[in-house]
Parts: sequence; C-alpha cells; structure tokens
Amino acid sequence: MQLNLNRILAAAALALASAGALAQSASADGEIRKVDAKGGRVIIKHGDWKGMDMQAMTMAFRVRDAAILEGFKAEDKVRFTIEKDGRDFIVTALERSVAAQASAAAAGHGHSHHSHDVRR
Ligand SMILES: [Cu+2]
Repeated sequence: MQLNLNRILAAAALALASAGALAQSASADGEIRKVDAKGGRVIIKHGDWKGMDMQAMTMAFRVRDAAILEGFKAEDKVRFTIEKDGRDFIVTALERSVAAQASAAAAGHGHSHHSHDVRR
C-alpha cells in the first residue's frame, strides 16, 4: 500500500514537472505589424491568449534567429511559437497561418468550382 502511494506521488510530480515545461512554450495566431530583422525583433498583433494570460494586444517579440523572419512582412497572418525566457518572449518559429493560406488561394484563383472533382 505504501509503495503504491509513493508511486502515485512520483507519477504526479512527474506530471507536474512536464506541465511546467510545456507552459514555457506556446503557439498563437497573429498578424505581423512590423518586421525588424536587423534588430532581431518582430511586432505581432495577437488575439486573446489564455495560455499566456494575455488579452488581445500588439507586442514586440525577440526572435531566436533573424533568419526566421525572412520572407515575412507587415500584415502577414501568421502562426507563431514562443518560448518564455525569464520575462522575455522569444519567437522560435513563424509560419503563414493555414487559414490565411486557404483564403489567399481561394481569392487568388477562383477555382472553387473544381472542388467537386476532387477524388481521394
Ligand atoms: Cu501579448
């Protein structure tokens, strides 16, 4: 009985530890306001972000590597991933948001009538 309890406590401690690690990294959708590759920063407008305890706001992030900003510009809709480093948020990944890609494709081509022909 005592052994089982110790095992349960150990498992609970492990679960808490990994939950804490996960909280250090998070993804959200936003819209780029400004790319500052030289300064290694990007300003992103994001919506309500419960995981980070933030309301909708426009904020500046440091980027881990300025190279991830390549090809991005103001007004791009993006999905970004950040890591918390002390009080700083560092963008570790940046990609065009899937919703933005889909709407851009639909607006750009007007091929939606072909969707009937899709076979899988
Ligand atoms: Cu914010």
